[in-house]
Amino acid sequence: MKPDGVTLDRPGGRISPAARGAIVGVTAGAVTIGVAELVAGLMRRIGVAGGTPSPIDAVGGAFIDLTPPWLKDWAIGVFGVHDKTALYVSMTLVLVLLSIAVGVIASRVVRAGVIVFALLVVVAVTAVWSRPHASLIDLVPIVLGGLIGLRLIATRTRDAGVRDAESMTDAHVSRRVLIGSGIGAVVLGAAAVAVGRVVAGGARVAAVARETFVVPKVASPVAVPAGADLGISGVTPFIVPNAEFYRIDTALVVPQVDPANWSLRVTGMVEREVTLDWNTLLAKPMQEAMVTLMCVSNEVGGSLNGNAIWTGWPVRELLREAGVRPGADMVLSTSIDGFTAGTPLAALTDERNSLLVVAQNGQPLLPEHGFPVRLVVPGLYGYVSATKWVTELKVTTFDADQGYWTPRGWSALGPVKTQSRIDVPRDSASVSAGTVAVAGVAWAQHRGVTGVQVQVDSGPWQDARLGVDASVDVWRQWVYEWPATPGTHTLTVRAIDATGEPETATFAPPAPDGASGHHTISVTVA
Ligand SMILES: Nc1nc2c(c(=O)[nH]1)N[C@H]1C(S)=C(S)[C@@H](COP(=O)(O)O)O[C@H]1N2
Ligand SMILES: [Mo]
Repeated sequence: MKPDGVTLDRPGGRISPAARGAIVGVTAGAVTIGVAELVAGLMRRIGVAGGTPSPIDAVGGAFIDLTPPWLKDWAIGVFGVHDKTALYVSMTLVLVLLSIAVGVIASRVVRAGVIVFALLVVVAVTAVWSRPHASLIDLVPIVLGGLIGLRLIATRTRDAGVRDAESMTDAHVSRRVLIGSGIGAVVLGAAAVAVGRVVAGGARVAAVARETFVVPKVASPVAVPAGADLGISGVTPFIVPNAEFYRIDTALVVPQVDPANWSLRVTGMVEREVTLDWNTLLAKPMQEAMVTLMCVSNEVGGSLNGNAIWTGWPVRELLREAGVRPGADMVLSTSIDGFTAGTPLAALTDERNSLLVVAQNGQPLLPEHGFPVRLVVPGLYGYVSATKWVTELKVTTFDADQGYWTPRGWSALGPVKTQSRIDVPRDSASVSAGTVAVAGVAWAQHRGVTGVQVQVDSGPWQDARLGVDASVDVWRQWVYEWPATPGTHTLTVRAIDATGEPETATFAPPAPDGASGHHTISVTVA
């Protein structure tokens, strides 16, 4: 066996200044992020953070807020509910590439590398500062990590300049040391990020409160009517289990809200401002309502919707306590993380079951679905109504205020469109000839679904059988027993709402006010 030195002492085995710079760059990046995330986690733990001290979460959050609507559409379309994982992965890649670039630049002109690195730190500082509730102390982690990273760039890339003076052996040793320390820094950086997240666990307090929260009993519980669930395999369950419920929000870190510290303020055009705390809310007469929640980003045939039984106190009662002043036509609800939704006042004061929700399907809300308190408003897309971790209701006007998505190109008003979806068979499936159950769900929140029809190829519309109607605010399952003949066929579905209006065939993308068009699939019958 050749001794190590024989291979490594070849001139070609020496590391180039650029490669050395790249390794130092990645080391500096990893150390910066590792230190910052660890400190951010500790700050969260001891409760000194104001907003988002974690630079990863702050940059991600700022990125989400700045994302143009088309990119958000695209990301949700491609990654669905994994859009946040996709964001984290892309951020890591960008970070690695930027670190390499800084190191390579520094290997040529140290000062230039230092300046570029400093600019990147400034971007991160700006992101942390831009987050809701940011305070000066939130800047500590990124500034600390940034200074250490800067020092690494300034001192370690300088070595590259003297490499020619080194002996072969030195080059060999320093290469091993350099690569080793580079890998070590990345591993330690990643570990520090992970430890920071675990430590952050303000999570703990909120989690304990959640686990010990006994969901209030209601005077008239809501149950699933017999026959609402057709029990067809492959069709979305009539009540979607909480853990499988779709999740859409702009929160990169799920807010961990301790109900003991939670309160909801009613402000704006009211006779008297009201502040509701957790115990006061729980003492109110709670109601249950079955409501199918719906995301405006749902594509035709998509599954960004779900049905649940929600427990809560009617928003109209709270607004009555505050006394809405004349002239108001909107309620701007704000989340603890800064998200806002603008809901027509009427939808919160009319007869419908708009609730300040504390429980979903008899369980405390999951943190990602808004624990301790969220809004659920029948008939409106979530982006204009379903604020999770809600902390303020400002009674106002559409002229004076806008919800989060409106300046980003989405409609100020978001009534849910009538739609239907084929769940089985799946698109492009192969089935055997004979009777095939074509089935799915249809919804027209707050108008109600009265019919569903299926078209095979270009044949006539045929009535499907509907599951029993639970309420106008709830989707209905449907099934059409299709006498399938061999060949390739297209199947199209349309719903009819209580106004008698069939679902439009006109295609529309999700932006600005919800997708439309018939869901069509293709199946091969053998
Ligand atoms: N705080 C907060 N609440 C929010 C959102 C958000 O981004 N932040 N998104 C809304 C949107 S667009 C939808 S569709 C629903 C989704 O609720 P879910 O995640 O519980 O299904 O939450 C709404 N409430
Ligand atoms: Mo949504």
